[in-house]
Amino acid sequence: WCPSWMPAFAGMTMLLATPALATDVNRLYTETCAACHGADRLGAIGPALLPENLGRLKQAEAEKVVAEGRDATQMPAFKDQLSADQIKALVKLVYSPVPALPLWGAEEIKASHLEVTKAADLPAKPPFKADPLNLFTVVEGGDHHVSIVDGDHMKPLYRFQSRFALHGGAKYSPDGRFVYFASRDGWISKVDMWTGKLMAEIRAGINTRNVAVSDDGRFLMVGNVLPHTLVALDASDLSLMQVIPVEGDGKTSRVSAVYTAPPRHSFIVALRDLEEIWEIPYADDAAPVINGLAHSREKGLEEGIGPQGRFGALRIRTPDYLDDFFFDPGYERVMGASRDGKKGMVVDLDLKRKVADLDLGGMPHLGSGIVFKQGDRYLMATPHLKEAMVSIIDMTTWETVKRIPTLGPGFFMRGHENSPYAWVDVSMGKEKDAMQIIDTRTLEIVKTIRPAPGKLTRHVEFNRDGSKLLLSLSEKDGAVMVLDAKTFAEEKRLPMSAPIGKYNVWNKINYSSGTSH
Ligand code: DHE
Repeated sequence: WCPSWMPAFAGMTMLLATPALATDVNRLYTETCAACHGADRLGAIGPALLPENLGRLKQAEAEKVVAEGRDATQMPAFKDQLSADQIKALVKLVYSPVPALPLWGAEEIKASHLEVTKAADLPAKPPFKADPLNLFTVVEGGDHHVSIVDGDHMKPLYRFQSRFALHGGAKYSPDGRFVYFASRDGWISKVDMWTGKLMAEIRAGINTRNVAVSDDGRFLMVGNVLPHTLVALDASDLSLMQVIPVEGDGKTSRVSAVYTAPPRHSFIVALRDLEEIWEIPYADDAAPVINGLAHSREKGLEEGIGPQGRFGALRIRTPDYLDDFFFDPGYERVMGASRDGKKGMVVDLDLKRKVADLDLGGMPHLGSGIVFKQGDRYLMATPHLKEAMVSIIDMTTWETVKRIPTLGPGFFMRGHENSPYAWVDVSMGKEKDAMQIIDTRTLEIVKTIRPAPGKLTRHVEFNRDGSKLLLSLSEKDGAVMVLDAKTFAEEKRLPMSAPIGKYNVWNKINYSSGTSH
């Protein structure tokens, strides 16, 4: 997408001052980096250079990027202009916090808004012969690209550059026509699945956690770490609707995550620095929320709060901070885990209080948990980021019914209504090439596969009918592997650059219990 609308900066390196002129690191930054990354390090055409945004890149790797440039991006190599010491000093600078919390309010958000393609210019029928609801979006972290894959023939249809460091699940419009991405830098992008064309973009924050789409497809809610805000966008063109400051009891908070709760027609938000869950109703007939409480329609009108286009948060007090959470099948309760990974809790969104404790340690990664039915009971399975196990929790009694030992701590789980198997990686441990397959009927690991020995392998997504699955070989010269869901045999490899998450349109828009929401 980007070259056509990004300001040209070819030849920029020619304008740089020679290193001899750079007397201190701040000046060196101004002369070398500011043109693309912003004088304030908040990003421009290049990503933001703040410790919060660079957390996953080791400093030594960052030095290599400055010296050698970054493939398939516009980041040039500086090794001929800068000494090793200067590169080290620059990297040290960008890994140190900026003195003041940067401002990124309504004005800055609005100014970043880009409308690239008009809906009227899109085809009325898919220009390919494949089920448009069986497409996959694949995020390729290696060179910051996205591929759209035809899930009937397992063939890539489009590949385009994305914003730097997309994170979290891609989210679809309810009809599956459009996909929304969030980058760690706060850019929200909307892309047409049928053509791969960028529709619109907006920068909703400086460091963003994730984005949720309302079940009616009208609104997006973005949760930020920097600044401490939630940002409501109009899903049609990504224009700004409202900036909601995340504050309470005299302090502000980072957002842990925001998801949509379809039957409630509301967004549910977990917070990192306030012991609260927020519920933000978005239905036109929702009771107006004033100061954290629901009020009558009359009171809302009195206060000048109309039924649409405004969002208020109902505040639910919790006994701990929540870092990650998961809904029960009815979206009445949330299972939450705190960052210290010591305990979990169940909060009833209607009773507005904690109703049970969860026996969960080792930093459960609830966001990538799955639900499956065993007889009459609903069971939830979650991997743990710090312990080599998968926990299975009964969603009625909230008891941990089994801890399944795995080869290492894992990141992602996936299942499908038409498959008895749940897939988990163990990529947070030493055996990063192994995928373990759990039979959900017996809660036993039935197979461990290593389709690419020694290589980082993780994140599964099933196709629409659950007969095939895609698995990421997440290395720079990596691939998406196509496997048979019954025999686990590999059928095909589609070369890709460090593919991470993959998202099937049908599974996502139908909120399949085996995929992330
Ligand atoms: Fe993620 C989803 C949090 C690190 C890849 N990750 C999510 C979501 C949250 C989250 C809250 C759900 C968002 C959504 O889908 O709307 N991730 C965190 C962390 O707190 C953590 C541990 C530390 C951090 O850096 O924020 C973290 N995540 C990572 C990675 O290091 C991964 C492997 C590589 C990367 O791209 O950063 C990673 N996270 C992912 C992916 C998803 C995700 C691929 C979507 C999974 C899905 O199937 O939906």
